[in-house]
Amino acid sequence: MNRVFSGIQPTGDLHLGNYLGALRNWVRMQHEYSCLYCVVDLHAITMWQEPDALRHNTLEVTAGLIASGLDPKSNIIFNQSRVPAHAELAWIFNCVARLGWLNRMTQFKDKAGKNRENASVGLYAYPNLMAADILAYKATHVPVGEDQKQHLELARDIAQKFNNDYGVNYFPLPEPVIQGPATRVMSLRDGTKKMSKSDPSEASRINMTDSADDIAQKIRRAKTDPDALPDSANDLETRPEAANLIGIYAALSDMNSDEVCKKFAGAQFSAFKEALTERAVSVLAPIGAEMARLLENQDYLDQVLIEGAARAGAIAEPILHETFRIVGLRRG
Ligand code: AQP
Repeated sequence: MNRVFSGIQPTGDLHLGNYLGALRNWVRMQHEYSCLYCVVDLHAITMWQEPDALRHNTLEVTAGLIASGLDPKSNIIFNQSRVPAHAELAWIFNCVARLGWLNRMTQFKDKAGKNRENASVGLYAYPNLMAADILAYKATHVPVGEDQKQHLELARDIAQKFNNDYGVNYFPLPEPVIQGPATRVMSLRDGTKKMSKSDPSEASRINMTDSADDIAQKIRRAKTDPDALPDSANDLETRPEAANLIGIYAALSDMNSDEVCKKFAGAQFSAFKEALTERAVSVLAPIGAEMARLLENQDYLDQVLIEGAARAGAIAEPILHETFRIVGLRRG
């Protein structure tokens, strides 16, 4: 059976990149596959999180998933730390993955920055936990943004090595599902950097909970260049900020960037930004309002996570049991 697993970190405000690169695609997959969507709080603490903020963000992300259109009955929505199988399998995978593999991970290099010696061991081993997230459910398909593709390849390597080391054909090799035109939404302040929750500049991203006024202001101030919109997307190669805004408009309108260029060819960015604001507000405002409504009932959100964790645990438990047996460990 095809099974989808994907995760999102409760590390701050959900933004347009999360929506276009992940959530929207998850909603589209929910009736095609059996899906698990996980708020990956164990991943979040690979960088220090203020505990109350982590608790709040976990509920806010849950509200974001439901407000985007994910049905908590037909999908399993849960938080990672409630299902111990993730951490248990991650330890086994720490012993399967090779240092050389992790050394190649570009996200670690980006996130650890210059002060690599001071990064947490958890940040380094993050891809092993991600492999455990997926394989604890023998998930076959993983919707990911471009940025997560390398980690998914590592999860496949781990599954393959585990199977080889123990002479079994136990874990499937999960397939990436990279969908849609906006697989990488870039910062509004720098078209070469991805839009990110942890960017200290609020102006760099459009949050899913931003008001219409905030969205308008951020788009108005978004960096562009002095030229008008070209009539072909081929002319955007050396214009990262222009390419980003056009790509966002395209994703919000189910068009491609070339079609957007044709529609607005010759227009100034000031006019284009007004059209983009209208699109962004029409998509995000109802979701933001629904998130605010859901967040007023935190007990309900917590209940969704508790029930989801029970359903997720029931799938993972026999898989972990058999994994331990294969390895020669005793469990339960
Ligand atoms: N800018 C983006 N464009 C397209 N997709 C994106 N995703 C994140 N940023 C963009 C996708 O959203 C999903 C959840 O990501 P995550 O929160 O688990 O981690 P991340 O990729 O590290 O996201 P952030 O916002 O950059 O978080 P921080 O700042 O905490 O690291 C993933 O499918 C991701 O591809």
